Amino acid sequence: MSLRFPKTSEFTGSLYAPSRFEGQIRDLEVEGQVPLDLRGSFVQVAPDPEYPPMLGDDIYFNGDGAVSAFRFIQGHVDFQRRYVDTARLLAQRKARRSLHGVYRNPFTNDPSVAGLSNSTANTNIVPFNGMLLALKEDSLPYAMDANSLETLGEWNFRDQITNTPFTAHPKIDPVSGALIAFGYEAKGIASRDIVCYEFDRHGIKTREVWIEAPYAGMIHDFAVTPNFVIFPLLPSTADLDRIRGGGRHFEWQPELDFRFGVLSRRAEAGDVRWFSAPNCFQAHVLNAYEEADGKIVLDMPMASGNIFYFFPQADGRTEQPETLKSELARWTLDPHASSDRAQVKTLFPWPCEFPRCDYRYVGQRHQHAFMLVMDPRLPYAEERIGPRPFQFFNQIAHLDLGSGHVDAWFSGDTDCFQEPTFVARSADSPEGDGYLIALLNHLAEGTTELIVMDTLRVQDGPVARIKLPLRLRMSIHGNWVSDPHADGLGVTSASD
Ligand code: V55
Ligand code: FE
Repeated sequence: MSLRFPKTSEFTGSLYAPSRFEGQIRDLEVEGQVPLDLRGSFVQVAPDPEYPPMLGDDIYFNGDGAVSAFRFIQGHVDFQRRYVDTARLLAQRKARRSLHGVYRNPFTNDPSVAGLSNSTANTNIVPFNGMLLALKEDSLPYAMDANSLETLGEWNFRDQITNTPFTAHPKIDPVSGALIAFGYEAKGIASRDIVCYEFDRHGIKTREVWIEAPYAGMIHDFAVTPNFVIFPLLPSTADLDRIRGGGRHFEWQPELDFRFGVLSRRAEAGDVRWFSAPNCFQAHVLNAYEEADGKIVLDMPMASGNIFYFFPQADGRTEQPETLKSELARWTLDPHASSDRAQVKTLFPWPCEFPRCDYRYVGQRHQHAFMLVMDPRLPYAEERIGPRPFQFFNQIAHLDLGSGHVDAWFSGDTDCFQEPTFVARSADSPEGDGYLIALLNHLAEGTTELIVMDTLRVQDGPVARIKLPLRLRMSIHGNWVSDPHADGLGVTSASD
């Protein structure tokens, strides 16, 4: 019996050929010096299908979540990788084949998995309340043991929430340790309902508010400030008839405005106001904060058209990524103004993604941004590694929004960075002072390393290269989990 992955760009090449392994490696090879004050774990998750797609082809976003953990102990780094044991993964292991069809379309799944969670748990992994939450935005979280990466099961916060979708981008309040989250399409596929939750650091639900979006678009990330939550609504919409007919979950709408829902965190009921912006693509939030005059400032990478080519518009068309104008944008939303128009200006004029702020400043005015950049002026060895794959970024950068200075590092013409994660040098180090951790794929060699950079001198390149004897498939998001016995480094899990 043959078992073969498709020969499409989603499943081939040095970035996207599935990795498909679980295991551990003690003491990875290290070139340079791992800073001794880095104590804790870097955890991150990749979509990585265990079985070839049931329908013959699939998109990258539909792969099974595989979690990698890098544990930093006194300058040594141990590695572990384990799949999230989702209901769908366990079912397909038993059947020895994929049982799920189109991305976020349960109508196309094999009848044997009807009623099971559709989660691939492949988008983000977040420490909370002593556990790791593996997240996919169409489903409840999966809880994992932070030490063993054993899957503990679907997590509904001890029956405090119903079986709703739950964002892959919850926010942790840096002062209280509270977790703020939401779900969209929250009353069923293609519904316009949004639910917003707040949990204290012990996981006790303190708030649940329901609102409606103007259209059933994707809300991938959001922003939280002391008084508001802000939902960026992407003009990529779901339609129940299309989905029932076996079609794709999302379709790009070039005529729809981009919207920002601003919801009060104080009002009793769903006090929401929807601001409008020109049609554009935005997925990830760097950070947001409130000005003294009450205006909300929200920074996020923006593109002039649809980046998600695998969710094309109705006629099947999609734009060539090279033709889109991309930048880091700063939006201003004024809750006191009579106009619902969002104002925008450019913070950084090149394609960039995977923005990260210093997590101690979530919801507060920030000055430092870390992100990946695609600088089209730098060399790219197409003759060696083929056309540029999806999510190819050739620089890792530190942007100082105070001075406007960009400090970036280019690794080479066949190398691609994965999302950076910031770690503070110490609990009271100044904003942005610490380390950047990121995976770096060498596409020509088919190898991956974890790099550690000093945020004060990113242009000098890594202070340590932690070498894997394996290639890791392109991943999505990760976070730093501080060692509770260390001196307060990093995002402390809320149970500490
Ligand atoms: C994103 C990723 C997803 C998804 C929806 O990066 C949006 C955005 C890995 O899965 O399902
Ligand atoms: Fe994301």
